[in-house]
Amino acid sequence: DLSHLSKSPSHGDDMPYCPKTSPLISGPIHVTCPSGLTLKEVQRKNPLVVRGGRYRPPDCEARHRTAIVIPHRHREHHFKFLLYYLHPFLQRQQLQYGIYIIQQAGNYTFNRAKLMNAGFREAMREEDWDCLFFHDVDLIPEDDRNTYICDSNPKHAAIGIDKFGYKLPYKMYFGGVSALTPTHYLKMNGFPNNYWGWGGEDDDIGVRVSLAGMYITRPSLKIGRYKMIKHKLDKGNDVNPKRFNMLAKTRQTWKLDGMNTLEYKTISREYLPLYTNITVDIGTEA
Ligand code: UD2
Ligand code: MN
Repeated sequence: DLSHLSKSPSHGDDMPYCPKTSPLISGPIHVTCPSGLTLKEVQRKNPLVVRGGRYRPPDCEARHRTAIVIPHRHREHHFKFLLYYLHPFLQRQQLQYGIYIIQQAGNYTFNRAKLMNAGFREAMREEDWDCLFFHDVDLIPEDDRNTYICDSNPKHAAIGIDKFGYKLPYKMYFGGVSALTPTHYLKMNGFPNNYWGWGGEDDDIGVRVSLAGMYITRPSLKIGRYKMIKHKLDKGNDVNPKRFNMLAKTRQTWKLDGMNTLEYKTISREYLPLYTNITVDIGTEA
């Protein structure tokens, strides 16, 4: 293996590549949500994270560049715990990474999948990420062997969630946390833009994977474990009553709706110490 001889143009000196398996990985993580936690504290614990929530290993050249895309509105509490666990988790995996929070502006019904599309475009505009993790704000990974890198096919990472008894609830389930390369993402025309409110969009995305000629990969049940921070259905995210009708038509709609029809306005882009905060106006239902 001569990879240690190759030069990194960005680091500027002779940095060896990081080992294929990080020596810092330690397995199961005991997730508790410490009371009184502040973002300042998270910042203090992660001194190597730079502006915009970016990181690269200090002593080796990362083999992978991963962007984490988190759709968000009014869940600051969850988001603080996620950052508290996620930053050290990703650092132990020796990844180059960036964390993007995509905030839906206004009070109109929430649209998780469209926020992901906007997040994809915004993140790729900034850096040539080779993998994107689409991540619910309330899911905390419980094992750092669940590596945040992409596979040869779209990966569903949240196979075992405490709320489902750490079992896959059904075979086509694609909710919670998924990982796609930019090529995968564009091949399936991204995610649907027209699922407003709770539900259905994750199944639509799962179907798109196979309609685009790909399949879903997953980590083992032993390591793809997550804790979901308890919550109720949010205000502004009522169950979408149209979801079953829409799902029945994914085969007809996936090429007509997605990245190729995505429209939104970027309201602001802030490079904060622990994350990049992007607020978007994604409009309202047609
Ligand atoms: C399930 C899926 C989720 C999604 C959703 C249906 C799991 C573990 N997750 O989550 O991936 O398919 O069903 O839409 O099965 N959010 C906000 N503010 C809001 C509303 C939502 O930030 O007001 C974001 C946040 O990142 C949250 C995600 O959207 O984690 C999904 O919403 P949820 O957590 O309310 O839905 P849940 O847990 O049923
Ligand atoms: Mn949730």
